[in-house]
Amino acid sequence: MRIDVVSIFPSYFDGLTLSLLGKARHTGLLDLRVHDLRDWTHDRHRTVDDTPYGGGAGMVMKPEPWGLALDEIAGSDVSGTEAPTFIFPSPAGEVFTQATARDLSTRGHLVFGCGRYEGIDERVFEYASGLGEVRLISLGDYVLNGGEVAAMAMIEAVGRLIPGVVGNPESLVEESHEDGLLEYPSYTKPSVWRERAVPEVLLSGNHGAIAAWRREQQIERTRRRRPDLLPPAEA
Ligand code: 6GU
Repeated sequence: MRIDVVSIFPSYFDGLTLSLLGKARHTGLLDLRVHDLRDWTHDRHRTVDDTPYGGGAGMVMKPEPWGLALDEIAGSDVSGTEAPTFIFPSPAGEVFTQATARDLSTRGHLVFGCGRYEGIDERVFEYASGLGEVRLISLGDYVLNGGEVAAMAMIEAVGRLIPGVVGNPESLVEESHEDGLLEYPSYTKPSVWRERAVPEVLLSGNHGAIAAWRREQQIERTRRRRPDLLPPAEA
């Protein structure tokens, strides 16, 4: 998979050289390219923002650098049959879920456009929709200073679903949200730690009983912490 990121703070993404995604880049499973939006400005101050039409607080990102960046990145996609999918992290977008991550992990080319300030001139989204699918996506109902941290979270969630990135694919199925429930609790040695014992069933060797206990735990903690996730029959 190819992922391009456009940002005025490209060094935010330095962390994506680490761990599983860093390794995926090394082995060629993930072709991640981070770009500085200011490389597509032409004035001495490398200006990317301006005051909003109609007034109001804050600044808006100018459309011209974005247009040039998106043209160049979309045009450089010579693997060329599949149009890129453009993702603009935005608190005004649809909410990102594991289903969104699964969907995006099937695409050949993602382009993340990270806005700052009060956002990006609306015409950029309209223009990008002529180059590929456009999604405005939010991490949840709270406000970040810009799209960078949100894009990193989405890239990690999507990147680990690319076949081969996570060594043991079994570890992908038993996770929170993959079956619509929260994950069951995990324990390792020692069997007693600071007077706290590991639940006995896990030491029993009875695989049926263990599976049933874990399922119960998933339903119970989902009911307690995230009742909104429970199907009506379990609620
Ligand atoms: Cl995607 N962007 C910003 N700026 N704030 C957010 C967000 C995204 N998701 C939640 N808050």
